[in-house]
Formats: sequence, structure tokens, C-alpha cells
Amino acid sequence: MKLIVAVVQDQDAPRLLEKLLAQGYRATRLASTGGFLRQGNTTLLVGANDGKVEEVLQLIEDTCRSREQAVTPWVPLGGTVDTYVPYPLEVTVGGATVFVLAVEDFRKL
Ligand code: 2BA
Repeated sequence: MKLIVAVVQDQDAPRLLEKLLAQGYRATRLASTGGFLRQGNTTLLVGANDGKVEEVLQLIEDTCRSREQAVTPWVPLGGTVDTYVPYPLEVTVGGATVFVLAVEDFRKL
């Protein structure tokens, strides 16, 4: 068994959950926050048998879009930490960041 940890954008999460459940998977939805943008995203935990992992990854890939997002992080000017200027930039977020972990033991107690 594997645990699939997928960080997806909030906009994609409802449709992805719907598809996963329709295909008979079980999932846990966690509200998370991206470390870089400091904005909400969704982390899904999906336990799946080894033979089903590719199917889950395909569902994720088919459902999660990438989107451009403008951000204005505060960066130090001239390498000092006491002078900061806003430095606008655009980042591409998603489709999804996925980790596949081996599950040592799985029990429902
Ligand atoms: P955030 O950390 O808020 O990152 C949002 C997007 O900002 C990233 O999209 C990426 O395009 C950009 N970004 C992140 N760190 C950057 C940096 N140091 N310099 C320049 N641009 C940067 P994604 O790569 O699609 O990531 C979306 C979300 O997935 C992330 O939100 C984070 O919550 C999660 N994530 C991505 N990689 C991860 C990792 N290695 N470990 C844990 N979580 C990760």
C-alpha cells in the first residue's frame, strides 16, 4: 500500500475529491498553507493499493490545472535585512505537488 500526499490548489480540490470518491478511493482533505505564497491550498491524503497508484496519479494530473499567480514578496535590497523593497513576480502554481510514500502498516481499529 502507498500513501499519496497531494498538495493541490483549492479550486481543483472539490472536483478531484469527487472523482476519487466516484472511483471508490478514500481520501482525507486537509486545509494547508503554502510556505512561499502563504496562501491556502489543499493537501489530500489518499491510501491506495500499489496497483492503483498510477490511476490516482492520472486522476490528479487530469484534474489539477496550473495557474499563474502574481506575488509581491518582500526582498532585501542590497543584501541587507533592514532595507526591503517589494519585488513583483509571477509564479506558476500547480497542477499538483505529489509525494508517494510506502505504508509500513495500515489498520482500521
Ligand atoms: P507555495 O509554497 O506557496 O508555492 C507556490 C508556488 O510558488 C510554487 O508552485 C512555485 O511555483 C513557487 N515557489 C515556491 N517556492 C519558491 C521559491 N523559493 N522561489 C520561487 N518560486 C517559488 P508549486 O511548485 O506548484 O507548489 C504549490 C504548493 O505545493 C506550494 O505552495 C507548497 O504548499 C507545496 N509544495 C511544493 N513543493 C513542495 C515541497 N518540496 N515540499 C512540500 N510542499 C511543497
